[in-house]
Amino acid sequence: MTDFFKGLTPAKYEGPESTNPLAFRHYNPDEIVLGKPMKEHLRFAVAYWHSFAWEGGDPFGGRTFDRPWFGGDMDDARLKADVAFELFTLLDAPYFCFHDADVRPEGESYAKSVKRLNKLADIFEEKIAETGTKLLWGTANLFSNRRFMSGAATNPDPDVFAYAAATIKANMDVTHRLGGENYVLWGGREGYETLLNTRVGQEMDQMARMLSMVVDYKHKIGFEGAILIEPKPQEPAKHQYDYDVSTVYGFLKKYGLEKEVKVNIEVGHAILAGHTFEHEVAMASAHGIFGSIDMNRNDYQSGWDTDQFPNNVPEVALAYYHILKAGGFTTGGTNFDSKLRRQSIDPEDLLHGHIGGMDTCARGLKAAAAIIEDGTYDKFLEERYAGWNGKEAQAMLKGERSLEEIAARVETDDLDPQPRSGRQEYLENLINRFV
Ligand code: XLS
Ligand code: NI
Ligand code: NI
Repeated sequence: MTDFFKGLTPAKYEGPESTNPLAFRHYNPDEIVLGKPMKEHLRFAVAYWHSFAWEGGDPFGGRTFDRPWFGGDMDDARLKADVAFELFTLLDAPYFCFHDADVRPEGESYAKSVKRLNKLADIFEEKIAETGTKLLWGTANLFSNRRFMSGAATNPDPDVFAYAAATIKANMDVTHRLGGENYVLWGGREGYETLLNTRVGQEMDQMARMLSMVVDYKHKIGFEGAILIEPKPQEPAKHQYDYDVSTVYGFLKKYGLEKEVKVNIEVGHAILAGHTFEHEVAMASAHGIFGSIDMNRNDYQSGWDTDQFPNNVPEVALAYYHILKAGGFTTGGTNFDSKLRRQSIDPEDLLHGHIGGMDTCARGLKAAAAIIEDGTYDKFLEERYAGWNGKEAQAMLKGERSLEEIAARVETDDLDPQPRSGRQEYLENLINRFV
């Protein structure tokens, strides 16, 4: 044990009446919701980067956190790993996620960086066995180092493409070795700052080539997890190719990868793309590519991807409603890709953030389950589309009627469809009964 969290004990479920700020009031891991323990629905994962690598800087000032592992050598990396697993244990979080750059200091060469990554993976292997915390996903940081400033897979320099490919390989190997359940690709630099210096067609071909190699390699090494793309419209690049779920689906379809790759959807990214989070989940489910979520929100005034812990139950409830309707998570889970605010410098703040976020999600999940169990809302949707169960409607939908045939029927039957209320206000009030 390190002394980083000294005096703090594991967070326990104490029920809604508890006033203990370090207890769960709603997240009760073994409580059964829709026939399954809450922890199996939610599958929480703590993100290594914002909790342990983020230093509290902003564009106007540097580091505000003072962590004993900020020296940046291999001993510091070891200490950081010790503290990280202590947090996972304090929260009883079933999973964690990491980028290579979060866990190991960069080496002077590719080979040295990989050697260090593998060393950390040895340490993780032991800790996973000891604590039971598992790896939800691994990923490569292909955006922080200056070599990636003009893109990784989409770089105009093929040597950078090669370096990125090698880095992804190393990270897939480690993810596979650690029993990771998914591998994520987030393309922060896969886009452009100005169209003036960019051939978008060529860059998207490069990106698809990389993704195809990732899929091939996954099969070659027998990695059974899902490959996930994390859409985001911009930030850091002015425009990113993985703009939103539907853009990613179109891209996958174009390159024949829609059966091989799914999406990891983040709340703040959905908002940046001009959508609600539940919109993105519903679209992913409709396209058949729903994978996993990053449950961190933006500050709605500043408009940036501030990666804060969720604290709005109604929003989270609608998201879990769509997730439950999509059949729930299979390999995916609820990752907190989430940052403390830069003034929250105490170790205890890490617990407040995660406990609050997990409780918010638990309440959201329970509300979503209650909506489903009550059935009124699902019945409304059923009835709204009931006309499509009719014989003629089904024939139209299945492509058994041509435009001319339909036109003839409309004329003969003298069809005169009457508008029906969409009942939005009724529905909003109905949902409010549960949240
Ligand atoms: C950044 C992304 C990033 C991914 C993993 O906005 O959310 O943190 O989740 O690379
Ligand atoms: Ni994310
Ligand atoms: Ni993000």
